[in-house]
Amino acid sequence: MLDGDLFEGLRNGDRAALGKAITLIESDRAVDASRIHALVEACLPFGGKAMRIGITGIPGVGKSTLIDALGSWMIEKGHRVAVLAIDPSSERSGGSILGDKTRMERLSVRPEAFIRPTPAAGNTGGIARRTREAIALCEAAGYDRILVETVGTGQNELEVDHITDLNVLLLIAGAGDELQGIKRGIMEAADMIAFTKADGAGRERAEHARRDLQGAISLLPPRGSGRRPDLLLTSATSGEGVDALGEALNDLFESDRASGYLDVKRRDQLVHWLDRTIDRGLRRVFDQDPRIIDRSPDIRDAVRNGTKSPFAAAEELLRLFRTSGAPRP
Ligand SMILES: Nc1nc2c(ncn2[C@@H]2O[C@H](COP(=O)(O)OP(=O)(O)O)[C@@H](O)[C@H]2O)c(=O)[nH]1
Ligand SMILES: [Mg+2]
Repeated sequence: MLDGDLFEGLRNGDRAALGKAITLIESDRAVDASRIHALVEACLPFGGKAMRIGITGIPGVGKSTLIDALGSWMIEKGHRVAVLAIDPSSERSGGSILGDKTRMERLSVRPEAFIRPTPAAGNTGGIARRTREAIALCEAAGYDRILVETVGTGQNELEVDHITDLNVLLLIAGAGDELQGIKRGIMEAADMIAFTKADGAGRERAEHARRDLQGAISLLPPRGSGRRPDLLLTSATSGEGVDALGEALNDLFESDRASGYLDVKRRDQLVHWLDRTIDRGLRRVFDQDPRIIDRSPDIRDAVRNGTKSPFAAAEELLRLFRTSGAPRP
């Protein structure tokens, strides 16, 4: 059943309604499942026109600050900007969500912007479990630029590539490649690489880093779109490179649309969305099975104590699940 008021509010640009709707779809309670389903289904026909951009990089690289600058630039160009951010530290401190919002000082006061921080707790893959669904809601609410800030811890960045059109990898010049998790896979998933904080003493360092990386980039296999990432220098504080980044994203988006690549990528992403949703649904059915609920704590303890291997334990639980006659939700 559709939450009519929530949907109407969201469609009419009521940010509070959009916020509530995203809270609903993040729910894992079984009773909310049909409401979530109805809401996302209702939103889908109104989506698909936005440019979806992933912003990745290690904590502290300057993602939130750059999003503030880039998002403001987009609004100046007449767009409406939604930011979906995972906050890696909120789990620990409980307070840094506010910190993230204040880091988007300019954007957070604009009526054309919607900023949604999500605590990292319980999320995997660098994006929230329901980020894809949240994008659908934001698009139905009229946002045509969706910026997804990811947690950015190594291989996790790749997950965002399944939900966005373009990915920007942010690097700090001179911070050490290993530290920043600059592995091949990460760079292969980037459409654009920007060295951040290219201001003051950081300006020259960023220039150097760009020259150093340029050679390595040419050795990468091209993206599905047929290109390799462009290298840019940005400073959110001085504003340098922000418009260049914005223009470059527009150009890439247009060329991917014209070539048909965007359409192909999005179709693949729909199938990925299907698979993820099945994974999650199966897991929920499994976790709610009375016999699994009954046996799972002991078996988990046995794995922790080393008296059962994870393989044997998984096999045992799965066998129990398969032969369970319990009614399935
Ligand atoms: N000098 C300078 N500092 C920046 C810039 N962008 C961000 N910072 C600082 O870097 C720190 C981390 O920024 P933040 O956006 O929170 O990084 P995030 O963890 O990747 O989202 C903050 O103290 C910012 O003030 C920049 O362009 N220039
Ligand atoms: Mg941040």
